[in-house]
Amino acid sequence: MSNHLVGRPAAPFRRARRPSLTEALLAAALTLSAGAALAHDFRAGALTIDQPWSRATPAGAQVAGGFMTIRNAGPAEDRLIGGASEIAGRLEIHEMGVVDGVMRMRPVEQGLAIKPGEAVELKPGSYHIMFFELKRQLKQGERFKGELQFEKAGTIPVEFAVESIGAQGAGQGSGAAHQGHGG
Ligand SMILES: [Cu+2]
Repeated sequence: MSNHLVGRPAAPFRRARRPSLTEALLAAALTLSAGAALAHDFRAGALTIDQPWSRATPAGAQVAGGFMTIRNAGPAEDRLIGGASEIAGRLEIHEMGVVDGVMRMRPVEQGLAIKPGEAVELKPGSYHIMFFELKRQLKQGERFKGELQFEKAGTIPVEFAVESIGAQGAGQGSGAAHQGHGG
């Protein structure tokens, strides 16, 4: 037999059916939502909150830190002015600074400004959210819910991923050198 299908099939068998527009759009949508889930970010209006994270706490701890990057793609400044979380009685937005040679933190009085087209990173040793009156111990690998309140964008629900007790960034392993709430 000279015309069997091993090797080079005849043309009609090789041509893939063309996907319809609906199928193409559906595939694109699925790809996008999978990407958003992996990136672990949250959006409202012009704001994107990238990878909110916190740190595991020692037993009996009363405070914890919250970190993330906030991007503003809009034409106007917005401000992070408050929020809440299921794991804390209350939270404050803090900044760090050296006062008389000592690293101290204090509440950001007018809210944390996110300028148009810019991103502000909340990270250990810098701006951070501070959770007070912790309701339970935070364990590495879990997630907890919170919401962030912005002057213009309003309230954005987010989820914090709990990293190791000494983590310096989201998605990192451990690094026990820097303990504490990170603020
Ligand atoms: Cu603090």
